[in-house]
Amino acid sequence: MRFTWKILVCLTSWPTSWALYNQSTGFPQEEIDNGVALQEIASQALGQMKQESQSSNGCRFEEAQVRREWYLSLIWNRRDLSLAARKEFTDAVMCLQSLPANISADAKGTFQGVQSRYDEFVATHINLTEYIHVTADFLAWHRFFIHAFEDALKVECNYTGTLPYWEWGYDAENPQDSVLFNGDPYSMGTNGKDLNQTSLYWASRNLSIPAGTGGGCVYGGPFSNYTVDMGPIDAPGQQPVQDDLEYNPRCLSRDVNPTVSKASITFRNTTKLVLSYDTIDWFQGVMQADQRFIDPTAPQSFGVHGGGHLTVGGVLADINTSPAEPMFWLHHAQIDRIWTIWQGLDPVNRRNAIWGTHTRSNDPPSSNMTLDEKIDFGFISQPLQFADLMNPLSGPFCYYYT
Ligand SMILES: *[C@@H]1O[C@H](CO)[C@@H](O)[C@H](O)[C@H]1NC(C)=O
Ligand SMILES: *[C@@H]1O[C@H](CO)[C@@H](O)[C@H](O)[C@H]1NC(C)=O
Ligand SMILES: *[C@@H]1O[C@H](CO)[C@@H](O)[C@H](O)[C@H]1NC(C)=O
Ligand SMILES: *[C@@H]1O[C@H](CO)[C@@H](O)[C@H](O)[C@H]1NC(C)=O
Ligand SMILES: *[C@@H]1O[C@H](CO)[C@@H](O)[C@H](O)[C@H]1NC(C)=O
Ligand SMILES: *[C@@H]1O[C@H](CO)[C@@H](O)[C@H](O)[C@H]1NC(C)=O
Ligand SMILES: *[C@@H]1O[C@H](CO)[C@@H](O)[C@H](O)[C@H]1NC(C)=O
Ligand SMILES: *[C@@H]1O[C@H](CO)[C@@H](O)[C@H](O)[C@H]1NC(C)=O
Ligand SMILES: *[C@@H]1O[C@H](CO)[C@@H](O)[C@H](O)[C@H]1NC(C)=O
Ligand SMILES: [Cu+2]
Repeated sequence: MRFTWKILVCLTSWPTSWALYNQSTGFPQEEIDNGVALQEIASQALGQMKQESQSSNGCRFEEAQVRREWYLSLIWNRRDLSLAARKEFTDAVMCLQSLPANISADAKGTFQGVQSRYDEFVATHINLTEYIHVTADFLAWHRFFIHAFEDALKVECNYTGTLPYWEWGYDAENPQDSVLFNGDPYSMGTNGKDLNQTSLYWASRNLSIPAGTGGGCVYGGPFSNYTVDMGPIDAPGQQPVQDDLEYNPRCLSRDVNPTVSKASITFRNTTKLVLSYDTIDWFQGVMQADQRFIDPTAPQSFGVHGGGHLTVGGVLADINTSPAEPMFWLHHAQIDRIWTIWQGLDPVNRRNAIWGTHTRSNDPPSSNMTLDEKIDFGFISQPLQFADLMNPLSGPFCYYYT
């Protein structure tokens, strides 16, 4: 409990400011950098969520589903996902990729690229991209989206597990050497084939980024035979299709990028994000590199959200089409976990905190969102009320992260 009151004092007695991080977090730098601090903060938040859930009519904490990390953690020596559990997950994802879509014939005109049930998730995300990123509902929309995917794996593909998450911190130094990408049957498949690229031009941002260690197609392990059906739309070094939803079969490309990961998704980066901001506008803004909320210590940052997308690169680097890359679900489970931790540190003030409008970076300008609104989920679900998506232990949800 050494750190508890310090965090709470910081969080409640200071205005929103990155300078909070310079105040005492109660953790030595080493524990921030090796993930011990984030783990302790996560336990603290979970304890508060558990208490909160006992005084509400949500799901029972004791019966909640538990989402686990993909890895063997060398630090705590806990293997969260057994090899068999990993394979069951990738098998279930491949199952969804092989099931027919339920899309109706008349919708098929607009959504030409949709070839499978899995593609309905991809197409919905592409179609709604401008209304679900750097908007008030970014975190809530993706929370439900990945939940609906997890549910589809269970209901339609007999998956008995839960959605795994990717703790970026374990891989930030050498993502290309991660067990995630070692290509064995218990991995997420290999990196992309190495194309020896040096830099990638990102046209929509007029920006060149250093290339990663792959660039080509995944060539071994799960997903090496998987065909991506849509995009690219807006990705570094990739020529966009003409129509966002057109059918464009191609391989799953990856370009695992240590330059980006070291600068964006280390334990230090994530811990700083969680501890530095006590209002949702800054927390979600810095996470997504929203230009209205610039971290003065790292003005060029991609944020942990963009950082994770660009660390895997290829299809995941294309935000619009990114759910076509199965790593999307692990990355966004971690995004949801980080939000869950942040909320859990101060549920009274953060449980229902939202900020922002309906359009990406409010461009074009649109009205502020409210918790009373219904949120569109395209093919994935009936519209749902924003207020119901704020707590992983209530509404349509009943899970927590360990
Ligand atoms: C906070 O820390 C950053 C990075 O370590 C440093 O550049 C900055 O000067 C510090 N600010 C204050 C107010 O101490
Ligand atoms: C799921 O299990 C049911 C019942 O055993 C079976 O009929 C169905 O084919 C299975 N679905 C898949 C996608 O394997
Ligand atoms: C990349 O470079 C390495 C050595 O620099 C070479 O062995 C390899 O064939 C090159 N690969 C491609 C796809 O050009
Ligand atoms: C792109 O950025 C370069 C400098 O990085 C600048 O010279 C050029 O004018 C920019 N182009 C556009 C279209 O903004
Ligand atoms: C990919 O397809 C080839 C040829 O059908 C097959 O031999 C291989 O086992 C498949 N790989 C995976 C990971 O499914
Ligand atoms: C992320 O953390 C690394 C050290 O782990 C640091 O070098 C980098 O500047 C940080 N990036 C941001 C955006 O804070
Ligand atoms: C929208 O929210 C912002 C920030 O909270 C506030 O300044 C602004 O007045 C709100 N706009 C309307 C039309 O309510
Ligand atoms: C596509 O976007 C439109 C406009 O935002 C929306 O009304 C519709 O529900 C979306 N459909 C799907 C399948 O995402
Ligand atoms: C799509 O089809 C599956 C399997 O029949 C069903 O379980 C699911 O509810 C359907 N989803 C929608 C949005 O219609
Ligand atoms: Cu998204």
